[in-house]
Amino acid sequence: MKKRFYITTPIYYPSAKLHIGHAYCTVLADVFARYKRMRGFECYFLTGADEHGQKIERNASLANKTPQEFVDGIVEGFYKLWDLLEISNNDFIRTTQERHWLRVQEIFTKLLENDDIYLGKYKGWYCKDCEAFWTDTQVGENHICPDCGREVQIAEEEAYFFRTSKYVDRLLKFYEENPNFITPESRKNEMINTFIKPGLDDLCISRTSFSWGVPIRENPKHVIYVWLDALTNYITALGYNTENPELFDKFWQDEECEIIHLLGADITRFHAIYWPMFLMSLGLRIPDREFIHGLLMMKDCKMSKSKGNVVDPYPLVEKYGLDAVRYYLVREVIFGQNGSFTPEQFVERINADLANSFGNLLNRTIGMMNKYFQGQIPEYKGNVTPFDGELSSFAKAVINRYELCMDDLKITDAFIAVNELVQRANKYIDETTPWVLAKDESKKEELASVMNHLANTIYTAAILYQPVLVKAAEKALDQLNVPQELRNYENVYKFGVLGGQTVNKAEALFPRLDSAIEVEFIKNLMGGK
Ligand code: ME8
Repeated sequence: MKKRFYITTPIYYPSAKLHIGHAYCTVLADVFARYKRMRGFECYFLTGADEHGQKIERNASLANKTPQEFVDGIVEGFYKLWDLLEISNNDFIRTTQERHWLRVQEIFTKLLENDDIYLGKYKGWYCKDCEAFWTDTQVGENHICPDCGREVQIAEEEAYFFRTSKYVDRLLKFYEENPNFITPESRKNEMINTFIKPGLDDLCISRTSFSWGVPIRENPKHVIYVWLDALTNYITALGYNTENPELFDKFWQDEECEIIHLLGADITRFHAIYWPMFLMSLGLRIPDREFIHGLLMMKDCKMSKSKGNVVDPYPLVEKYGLDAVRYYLVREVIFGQNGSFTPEQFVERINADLANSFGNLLNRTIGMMNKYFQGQIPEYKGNVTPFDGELSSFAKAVINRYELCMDDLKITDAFIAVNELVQRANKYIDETTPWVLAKDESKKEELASVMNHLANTIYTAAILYQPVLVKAAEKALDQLNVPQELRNYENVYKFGVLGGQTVNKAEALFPRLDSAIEVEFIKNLMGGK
């Protein structure tokens, strides 16, 4: 196991407001960072905004703003959303910051000096009126400009290209020697079979047809085209090539740090093919792992800013709380697979796992503790009832499963394991029937053991839930009156640490949602879709 971790999300385009798909990726990274920190590791977590490019320049002009004013306004919304979701990032990089673009210019010069860049011609569909290049998909079969609706023509412009051919063999060798680099593996095979084997074109890395970007010092009519500018954020944010590269040395150069990029399937190609090539050219280490998560879909099509079919996470968090939204995202979409957002599933997931399962277990337990023991958690006495041993062993096995899954970023599976522990505890109540034990004075010890086992199981679950349920896990620990020194993760391994504390007032962690009303509410948020 490495000593420290560096985890990143993609830097999102501030071309429009973020939607729940972006929140999904950022919450996953946050859960991982919080988990590692909870285990005592140092974890540096980076997110940010990718602010240059033609689309942003155009959106700004449509909004009658300068590109900088435009992105400043939208990025303000990014900050607010991450605050609302209590994202624990250590830094937020913006590609318009001087600390980034100065380094990007230097990186371009290095690649040029290595003879990895040459000046060539970019050919594409061009709209004379909008002075913009468009891709095949954007112009469609009729070759129409997606902005003004006029016909486009094939045109050429001078551009710099990166020589991908020089690095293909090294990249394939790297894949072979580092079989865990890309997860899921199917994505790596896709890279090889769909992009590399048929022959990789050199990558266009500059443009002259718009100006909102980092100018190339050697030839200032060119701006650096998106991907070289964007991908390098992962090192510029750490102070690469500056006088103070302390973070860079610690979180990139030092082999004791595991570097993890989290990203959506839509941008795998850039991260899995071009990014390692740029790093090879710069003579820098390649990240350890790239985790490609699936996309959240809406009625079988991708949720995206340009389609306008998005779910705004803001009102969802305001109405249902940040834990409910964080939990839904982490639990509902199996990591690596696509998932679909539906209001019905959102409500059902929160009711089933949080209100009826975890919340209810805590509530019932505190109720019984008050009724049978004046609110005091009885001391742990080992296995007293025939069911105690099974529950405590189950808890230990869950901790083990949870850690294995979390360490391997199988975040959904980790929380499925915790849910199983909660369900197991609910079953334990049915098995031990405390209300029957309570009627028989000679069963007092058994009843005490049941209460202790329940409190300790909830305690275990609450500790494990902490990275995702940032508020509710704490509240559960408060209700059980867990002393601060026992909130440290290391205590979770020893079943039975709670005992003797007097519980606090029971309060519902997650009120049960009325399905019909809430589904209607969310449908309205989604514009009736
Ligand atoms: O691609 N479901 O930015 P972007 C799940 N600036 N995740 C989604 C999603 C969805 N429907 N839609 C977006 C860019 N995402 C570049 C990245 S990185 C050096 C440059 C998430 O604003 C997912 O992680 O289009 C995806 O990869 C990312 O947002 C793309 O965000």
